[in-house]
Amino acid sequence: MKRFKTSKLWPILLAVVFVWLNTYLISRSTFEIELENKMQQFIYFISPLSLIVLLFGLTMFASGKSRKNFILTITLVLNFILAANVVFYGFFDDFITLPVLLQTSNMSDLGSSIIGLLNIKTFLCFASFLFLFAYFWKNKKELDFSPISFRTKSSYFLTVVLIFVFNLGLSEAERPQLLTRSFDRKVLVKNIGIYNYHLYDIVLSTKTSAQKALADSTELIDIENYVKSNEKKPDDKMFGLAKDKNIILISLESMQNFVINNQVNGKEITPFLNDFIKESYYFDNFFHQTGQGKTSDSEFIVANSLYPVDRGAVFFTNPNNTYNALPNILNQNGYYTSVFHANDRSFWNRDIVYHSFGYDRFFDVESFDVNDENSVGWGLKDIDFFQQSVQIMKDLPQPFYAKMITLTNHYPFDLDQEDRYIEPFDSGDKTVDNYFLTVRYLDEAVKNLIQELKDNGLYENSIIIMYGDHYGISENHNTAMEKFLGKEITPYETVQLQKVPFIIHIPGQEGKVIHDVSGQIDIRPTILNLLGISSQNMIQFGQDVFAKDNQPFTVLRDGSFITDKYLFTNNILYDVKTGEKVEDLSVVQPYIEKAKQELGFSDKIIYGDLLRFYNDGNKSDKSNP
Ligand code: GP9
Ligand code: MN
Repeated sequence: MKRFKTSKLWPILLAVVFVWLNTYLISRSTFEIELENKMQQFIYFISPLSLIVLLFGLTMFASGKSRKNFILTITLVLNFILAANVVFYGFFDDFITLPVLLQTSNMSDLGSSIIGLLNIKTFLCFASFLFLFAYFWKNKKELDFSPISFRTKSSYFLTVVLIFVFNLGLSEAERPQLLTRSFDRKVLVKNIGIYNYHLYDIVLSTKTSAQKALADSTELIDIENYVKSNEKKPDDKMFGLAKDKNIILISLESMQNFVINNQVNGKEITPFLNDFIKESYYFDNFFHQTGQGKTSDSEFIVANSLYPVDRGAVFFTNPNNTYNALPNILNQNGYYTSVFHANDRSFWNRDIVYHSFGYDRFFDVESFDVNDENSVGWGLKDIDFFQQSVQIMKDLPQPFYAKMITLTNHYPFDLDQEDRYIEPFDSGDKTVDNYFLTVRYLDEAVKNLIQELKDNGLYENSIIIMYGDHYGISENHNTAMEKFLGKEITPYETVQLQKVPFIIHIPGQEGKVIHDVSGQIDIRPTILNLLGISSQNMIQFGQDVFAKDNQPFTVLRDGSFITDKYLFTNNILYDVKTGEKVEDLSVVQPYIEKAKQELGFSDKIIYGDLLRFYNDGNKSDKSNP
């Protein structure tokens, strides 16, 4: 031991081993990464090593106290990156990307949630730093930080290269095209480790900025052809059916479809919506298509009928692009466009993006009376939010487009005792157990909203559209969800759980349940056709859900897709009806390609800001809404 201690490489190697093990143990116990065989387990084990060895190797170029401090600083930074990912993962079920990290305003606004997510594990992320600090201090006499010979440095860095090649070689063999398929972050972390993943992410972000600078209009030709070839004729009976009616679009925070017509402790979870869908078009096979941008992604999809970006939130990566968004189109067709959301206007960068989308007015938290009595969790309670919104809405110029974003049914699903209409579920997982309570509350809030709209004479001349923005219960809670659903949650079930409710209420129309597969991307073309606004010559990837000969094909942001026969996710194919695996992937090869192509085109449009070259893409010249 003594002999090791006096070796110049000893402090470096010690740091390498500690940070490595620290990273591995925390990652293994936090991130839900499926390891299918021994080789994958091994790759995941060695994956953090290469970058750790490289970074600590750099400390050989310093000597004395500076090397010591250099080692400690690297350890602290790596521990911090790990801790940040642990906290982020607990919330978003995903890893941090540079664009998301840069949205500090959002991070600080997450406030209460972040504190709730800090736990003993966050603290343990710093174990290697604390250990090394104490060890260096205790052994300051024995440890040797004097200059290191060129020979030792050379062999050290040769080892670094070997580890990199070894790791990448194994990963490429296990997962071909690893680095080109960047939308699957879990696969990246599994194969190259959390730190290399961040390095990779930084390189990609830089590439993104360059993409915009280099893009030119010719890139639109292929995309235009693709969009044209998918265009379908609207259903004559539906086209223009809602002409000049107000549109009230409600984003139901974190509401998944499995709660509809379902019960907890023998009580309906959404009694009002269960009735309301009987007099509306209700789509029970409708998917959210959001990525890391959660609510903001859903807003983006609905406004543009484009996919959100593969990394980060498009509201942050490309807020100032030229878009031809729904509010903009509606403005040109005589609508007053507004959005209601009782949160700070800068959250999710909304103030900037809403300007690009062309909204006339954003009623943010300042427009509402918010106090201790009427707030919980993230802010104004939905019942109060709706009630106050209708008071504003009734005086808006008509026809109007009013988008309302609810908030109470948001993680961590806090609710006051007086707002509980049912008892919690009893899985022991607080998140899942309380989710039902806040969903039930949201249902009650919607019931009140409908009444308010009736009382204020707005109900009969408005189409009311509701959709769930994204999942509320992440995969981290599968055990409790299995208890509730009474079945194992396979990757197939995970995709099924990405269904969110989609409801269209048109005055005078009878109710109908529609089972065709669709997604948020279809909302805009559907609204436009209902209003009798032709969406020909618009670049969009959705299809009107009422059009007759639609192709049953819905793509999720991670490349999974659903058709009338199949469900494809994680490179596994399932029979969509039975959930049984289908071995022969070749039957869906064209769909796999199409999904990739469509997501790729959408990314290209956004990263290259391509709509600035398109005739119909006109930027709003208004001041901030
Ligand atoms: C915040 C609200 C919630 O304003 O839209 O955002 P989310 O965390 O669900 O993306
Ligand atoms: Mn949300």
